[in-house]
Amino acid sequence: MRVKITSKDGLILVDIQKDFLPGGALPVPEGNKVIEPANRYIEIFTKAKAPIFATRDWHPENHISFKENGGIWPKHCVQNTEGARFADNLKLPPEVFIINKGDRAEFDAYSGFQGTILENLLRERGVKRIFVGGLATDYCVLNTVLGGLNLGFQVFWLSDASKGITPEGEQRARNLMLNGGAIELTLSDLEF
Ligand code: VGL
Ligand code: ZN
Repeated sequence: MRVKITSKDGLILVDIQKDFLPGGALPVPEGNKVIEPANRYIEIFTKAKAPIFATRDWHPENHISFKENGGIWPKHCVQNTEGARFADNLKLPPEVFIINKGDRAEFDAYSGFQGTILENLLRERGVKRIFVGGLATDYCVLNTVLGGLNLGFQVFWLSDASKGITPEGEQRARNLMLNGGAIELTLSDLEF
């Protein structure tokens, strides 16, 4: 497939944060492998003057998704902690839009659209196609892709810039995204 990025496209990098990398509180196996491809996408979208969004899991200390509060996850991505920071070598440009999610104690949000202004920002800029990758494929990437499809965006899933928590989860997510109408894309599909 040949796709040319224009200023009406949007790049959405999901939760490329330290806690989701090896050594973090909720590590995605090989999560660090998404960073290099993500940096390439950032370069390409920057050259095309296309907007770039970076979501981050941004939980309060007492968040419901944490085991200690009855949830299923170890404590992760607590607001303003080291683990919530973006990966050190992720080259986010100064113009990046940072989207906080899951920032209220009583609600979790796997989708970057849930409880955020992401949709508004995309619509304001006339974005029709979104390109989504990051961590983790089986949770927040999946839900952001499905959320985008639901809102009527054409959605490309960046499989070379995404990693899942488990192989089964990854496979299931892939099927759900593609059956839902998302298109799988890698750097080699982009035309310059
Ligand atoms: C995520 C589990 C819990 C994710 C966030 O970013 O995929 N997964 N919180
Ligand atoms: Zn979370």
